[in-house]
Amino acid sequence: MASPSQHLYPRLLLTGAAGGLGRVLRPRLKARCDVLRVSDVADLGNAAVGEEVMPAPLQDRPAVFKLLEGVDAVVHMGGISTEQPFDDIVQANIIGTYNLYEAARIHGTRRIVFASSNHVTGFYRQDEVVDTTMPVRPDGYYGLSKAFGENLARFYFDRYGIETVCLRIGSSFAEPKDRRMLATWMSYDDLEHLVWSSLNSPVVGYSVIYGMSDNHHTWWDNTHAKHIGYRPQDSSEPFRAALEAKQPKLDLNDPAVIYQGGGFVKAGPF
Ligand code: 15L
Repeated sequence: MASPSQHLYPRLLLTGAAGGLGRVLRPRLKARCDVLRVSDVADLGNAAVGEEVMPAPLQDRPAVFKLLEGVDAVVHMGGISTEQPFDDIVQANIIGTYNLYEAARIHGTRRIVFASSNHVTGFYRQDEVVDTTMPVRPDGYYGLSKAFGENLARFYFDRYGIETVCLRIGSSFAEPKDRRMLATWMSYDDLEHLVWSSLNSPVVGYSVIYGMSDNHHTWWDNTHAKHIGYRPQDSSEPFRAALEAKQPKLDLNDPAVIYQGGGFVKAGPF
């Protein structure tokens, strides 16, 4: 007889597993469950030991229903992650996220970690500090779709008790790439810690948290998300001198400099 799992979530689903952050999280989450089910529309390669590879377009409802079968929790990184035409965003991020929550409801999945984005509040100014209780100010169709996802998660918690932590991820890359990212950067180790804290925290209900490292200057305040237990360990500060030298002058009339969303606030029209 198989011995009982030592893991909190024996089978985890990671959507968007072939994407930038999905590729980072794939081996790290594998180490924290018995079976990691990975999904994407892009090539996922071969299944590693303890993995199940299940490609699925998020807008394909029957495929998404199958995807959540037997899954204990979901890390939903899938969907479009940049500003794109509305018709594309609507399929993956709006219909796709609806399909995911409906599948979670039908299969009784108890917790979802939802990759939202800082672009839900991208039209706040860079001289403002935003906390997670303030009204959203999306900076484009992508930000709007993430705001929809957050509202959907709220609804599925209120109506059906499915817990979600919405991660308003800043800029998660190996290193910050420009001056804006001195405020928005989150290291990959901190990303892993944030995702794992969101899965691990005993009671999350419906929660929202900004995903950033322990940067010296920041536009976001996670006071209302202390229960998640996320304590970032890294900081953008060691990269400051090089990035400031690369971009010595800022155009204070440029919307990308005025608003927190940076270049996203002026992407399009398509
Ligand atoms: C996001 O939400 C994007 O997915 C990512 O590609 C970055 O551009 C990031 O925001 C950012 O704001 O830097």
